Amino acid sequence: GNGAHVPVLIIGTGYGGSVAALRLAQAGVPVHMVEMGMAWDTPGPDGKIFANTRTPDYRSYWLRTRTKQPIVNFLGFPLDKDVPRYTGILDAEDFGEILVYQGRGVGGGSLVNGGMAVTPKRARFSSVLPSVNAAEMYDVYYPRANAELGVNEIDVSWFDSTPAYQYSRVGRKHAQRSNFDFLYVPNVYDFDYMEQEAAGTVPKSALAAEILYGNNHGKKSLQQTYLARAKATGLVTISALHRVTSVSPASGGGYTVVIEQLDTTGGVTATKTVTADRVFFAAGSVGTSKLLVRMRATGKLPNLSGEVGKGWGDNGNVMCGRANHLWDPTGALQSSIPTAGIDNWDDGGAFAEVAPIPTGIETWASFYLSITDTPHRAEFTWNAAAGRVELNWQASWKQVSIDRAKSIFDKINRKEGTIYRTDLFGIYKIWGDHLTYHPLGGAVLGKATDNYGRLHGYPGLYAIDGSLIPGNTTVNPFVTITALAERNIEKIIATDL
Ligand code: FAE
Repeated sequence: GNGAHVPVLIIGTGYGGSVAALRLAQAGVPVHMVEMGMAWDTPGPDGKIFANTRTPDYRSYWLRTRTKQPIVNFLGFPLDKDVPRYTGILDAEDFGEILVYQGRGVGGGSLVNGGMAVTPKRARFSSVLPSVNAAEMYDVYYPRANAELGVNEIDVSWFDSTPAYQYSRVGRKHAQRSNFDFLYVPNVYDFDYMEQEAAGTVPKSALAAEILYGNNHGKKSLQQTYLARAKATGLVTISALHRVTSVSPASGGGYTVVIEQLDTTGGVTATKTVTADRVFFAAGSVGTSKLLVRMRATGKLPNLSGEVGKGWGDNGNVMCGRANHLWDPTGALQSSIPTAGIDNWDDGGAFAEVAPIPTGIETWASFYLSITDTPHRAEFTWNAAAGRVELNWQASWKQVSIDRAKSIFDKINRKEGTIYRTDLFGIYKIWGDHLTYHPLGGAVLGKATDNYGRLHGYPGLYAIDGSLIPGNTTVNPFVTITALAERNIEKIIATDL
């Protein structure tokens, strides 16, 4: 409540925040978590907590009056539609030259993401986090993160036989015929549950096109893993629909945190002030960067490092579709959970997920999300006149990522005698190069912070989320965000508390 004093306040309930909450509580420290999104624990009028990808509704978008779907067009038909303004689950945050998709709610990105749980190849780790001891990460923290997140792998014999992964088998055939490495990608979606969905013995989620606006069954989001265990300690409380707007040193020590309570239209219904001995910034790469940059510029935390706001990257995300021949249908039933990838990182700087388009009809399309090795990094800055934080990302920077993705798909198209789809991202637009799902950086480890996430200039302030990672993880990021948080919080508990 207003005026309270707490030992630890955590801003955000995504991967970094959830790891910090569990480990601090296990060490006996009471923790208060503040989350701007909803709790996502109550069914709507249709009896479901989460909306279906095929039928977005008021639950689907964060304070938008029109959907902003990643695929904007299909066979010439625009897909977006009007929805009531609501504190929905997926934020398509517009920075002018890039749209940054993020999860909103208790569980952060784990509520909306594809669940792909990928540990980078060890040989590539030094490019991901140059200042971190790789042996410790691969011996201790990656295994710990994978175990706690409930990562599992698909049974390949089921993959080979189920209609739901025909699209992925077509992806495998085309990758292998062009001599690319094809990998099965682990996931936090329970593949045993998915097999039961296929058998018709449980309610369907992955096989009923649920993913982008939440999964009602099957997926182990943070609500089922780290956060459930954190709450079970009895030492963790979570305030949903509460947004942190300010952090500054308190006169008697510790930090004053200003928090706005929101209603479901985004209106502010109350403003509260809390004092905390320690504050963990776990608002995600964008959320943490925006807060820190504004606090530094407006004199609340003037001694933050000049590195705060820098080193932001998009993990080189770019999407594309290929048009298949009539003899290569990808199937009307497509599991919404991707479980395969094409690895051409060493030769072409691209790792491509074979992704579904779960429309429920045959599309004759193969669809891919590529993660690419891009040199471009942007910076968040405070625009005092406009009263907002801006990001100087340039749309043209995506060309590098397109070229790297082409190292895979031009070759496959040549081999198969196929072409790119030109309908998915607009009329005659091949590349989905206007967005990222993987914002990383802005409070980079060893630059804006020390080597464990302690923010320079302010003892007791920490960054512990994707903002620590300098822009690229070579694969999907949440396992690395989780493992790094495990590493950092262990050190912080041992030495700072
Ligand atoms: P994050 O999970 O974003 O959590 C931050 C939390 O802080 C959010 O709940 C915010 O609402 C909250 N917040 C922000 N600002 C404030 C504030 N001022 N006050 C209070 N609360 C605040 O951060 N990654 C993978 O590894 N595999 C995938 O398959 C995958 N698929 C994805 C698909 C989609 C559509 C999206 C959007 C992302 C995907 N990602 C995937 C990325 C992954 O979800 C993301 O890297 C992590 O969620 C980032 O974790 P953080 O802890 O940094």
